[in-house]
Amino acid sequence: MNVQDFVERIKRGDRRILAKAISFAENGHPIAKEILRQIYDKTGKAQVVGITGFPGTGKSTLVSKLVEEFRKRGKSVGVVAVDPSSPFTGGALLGDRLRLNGADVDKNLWTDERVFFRSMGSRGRLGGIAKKTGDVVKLLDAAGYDMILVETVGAGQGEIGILEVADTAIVVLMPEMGDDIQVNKAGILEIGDIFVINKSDLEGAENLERWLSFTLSLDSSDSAEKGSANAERWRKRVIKTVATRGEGIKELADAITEHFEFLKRSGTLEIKRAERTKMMALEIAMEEIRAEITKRCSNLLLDSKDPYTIAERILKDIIKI
Ligand SMILES: Nc1nc2c(ncn2[C@@H]2O[C@H](COP(=O)(O)OP(=O)(O)OP(=O)(O)O)[C@@H](O)[C@H]2O)c(=O)[nH]1
Ligand SMILES: [Mg+2]
Repeated sequence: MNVQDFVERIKRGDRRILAKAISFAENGHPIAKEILRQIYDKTGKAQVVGITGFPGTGKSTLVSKLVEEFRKRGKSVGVVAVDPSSPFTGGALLGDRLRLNGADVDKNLWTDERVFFRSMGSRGRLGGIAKKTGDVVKLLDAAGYDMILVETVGAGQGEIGILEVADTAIVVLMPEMGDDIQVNKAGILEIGDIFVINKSDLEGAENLERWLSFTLSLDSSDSAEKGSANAERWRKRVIKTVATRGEGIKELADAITEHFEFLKRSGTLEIKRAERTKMMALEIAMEEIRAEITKRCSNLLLDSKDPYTIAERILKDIIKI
């Protein structure tokens, strides 16, 4: 199969070919680059929603409920879990439910032609995880999925920047985890468009909500985004959920849709996406430069000079500084 076949079949929504293209992208196969180049103009329709939060806060459970909710609303949904504790594949059957990355999922969703689940690991392969996730998202977008939900574990260090792939960023918190630990963690207030207090059946949810709402009200940046000073602003939302019981899911789905409407209406979506394309291009270029330098470096390893001198020589050679 050539690139053109891949592109045509992805655009037609061929799930098997989509899965194959995703694997190519994950493995950094050269054909992936050509496929991505050619599908790019077919992307941009989907709303990409990033869902991040500490391990165990209930992200997968929320995702599976959101999939059900968006399906009810007639949307097709692609799901990507980055470095999940338990991957989607090989889920154990539990009656009519399936174990999905820690959450129970109705089996109907697995056989639903308009739902696509995919897990990806973040280790052991070449290339940055943010770029790879971006590639997978683009493939799902080109395949026509209306909503793309990306679950990433965020513990304040090392997680992929969901901002690099998501139009809408959801931060999932839960009571009893130490409010200040969760909220003060580097940049969490800035990155979230919507904050979910999941496990609101547990004690302390009201306190966390009060505290979070108060802290957000102090945060003057309030998602002003880049743009003119009088641009419409997004008021960050705090939504309480009990994902296991499906409580608060409708409100969350509404907020997600409202955020997308806001992004489009205010022109923020265009700005955000242009910024992301730039970041992505930079990453692609860096990756290639890195590969090139590594190649040249391996020819120089036997050189007896100190590493600083060798590095300088490589740089002079490559960027001609
Ligand atoms: N009490 C309560 N438990 C919940 C709720 N939502 C999820 N859980 C449970 O919390 C545990 C973790 O849920 P997951 O959905 O796997 O959490 P996660 O954030 O995806 O976890 P990682 O992917 O490992 O970071 C599971 O046992 C869920 O059943 C909730 O609203 N209330
Ligand atoms: Mg999970």
